[in-house]
Amino acid sequence: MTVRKNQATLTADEKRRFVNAILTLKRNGTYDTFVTTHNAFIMSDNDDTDRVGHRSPSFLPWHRRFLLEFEQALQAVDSTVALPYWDWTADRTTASSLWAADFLGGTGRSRDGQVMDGPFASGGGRWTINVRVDGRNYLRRALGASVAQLPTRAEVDSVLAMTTYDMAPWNSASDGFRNHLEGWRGVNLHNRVHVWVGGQMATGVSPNDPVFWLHHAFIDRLWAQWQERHPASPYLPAAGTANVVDLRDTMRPWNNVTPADMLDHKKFYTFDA
Ligand code: CU1
Ligand code: CU1
Repeated sequence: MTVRKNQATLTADEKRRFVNAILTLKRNGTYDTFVTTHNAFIMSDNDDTDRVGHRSPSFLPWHRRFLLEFEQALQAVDSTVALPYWDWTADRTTASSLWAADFLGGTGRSRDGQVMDGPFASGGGRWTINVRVDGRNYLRRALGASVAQLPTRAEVDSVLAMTTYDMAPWNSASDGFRNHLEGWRGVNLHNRVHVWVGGQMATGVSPNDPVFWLHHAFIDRLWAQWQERHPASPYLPAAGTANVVDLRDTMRPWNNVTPADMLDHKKFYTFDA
């Protein structure tokens, strides 16, 4: 059974195996297919028409399934690997071990945002940005440059306290847990972290930065914690909406997956705490 751990507790060997599995997927082309898929959804998800991956109730089940597929690809390379999660309420500075050269590398240089250390620095020759939104083919970050503070534990708790999963108009204007967690309203949790990292993370091709997976693994864990705290609060909408993935609607790009299939993460993995 897969156990997803807090990245701060990984051993040197666990970090090395995770990084090496990612580099293998990059080398064989698999990694970039995930970037392409994510960007296609970002480009087509919008508030008024069909929306699946973002700005809509299925934001959480969609990313749960997307992460699961990536984790399974990693495990096909190295069966001991699981996605770690980044608790950005605790590891909230650029001095975190997350950003050390033996794991994800650090922030970009001031001139052009280019990440210069760690396994994903372009100078190492193993991490060319192929699926990109502009001409720059190197990983970029600007940690803390566009927004100074990552969300706090108190802000997370205020969102976990919300009792309704989602509500009309089922988009970025909605009240409810999903939209506050996604970050279009209120204290802004998920979106803010993308902007705090900056570079590709602030764009539709965000999975180009491997921190994407650790960020979303934590978002996924917050969803699981919310479900545990509100056992009587279902996924919504149940049925009958247009342009939105209802509980038992098929969720693109998969043709046999519905939100209902993704509600219980314990079918697939557990968390260390
Ligand atoms: Cu996304
Ligand atoms: Cu995201």
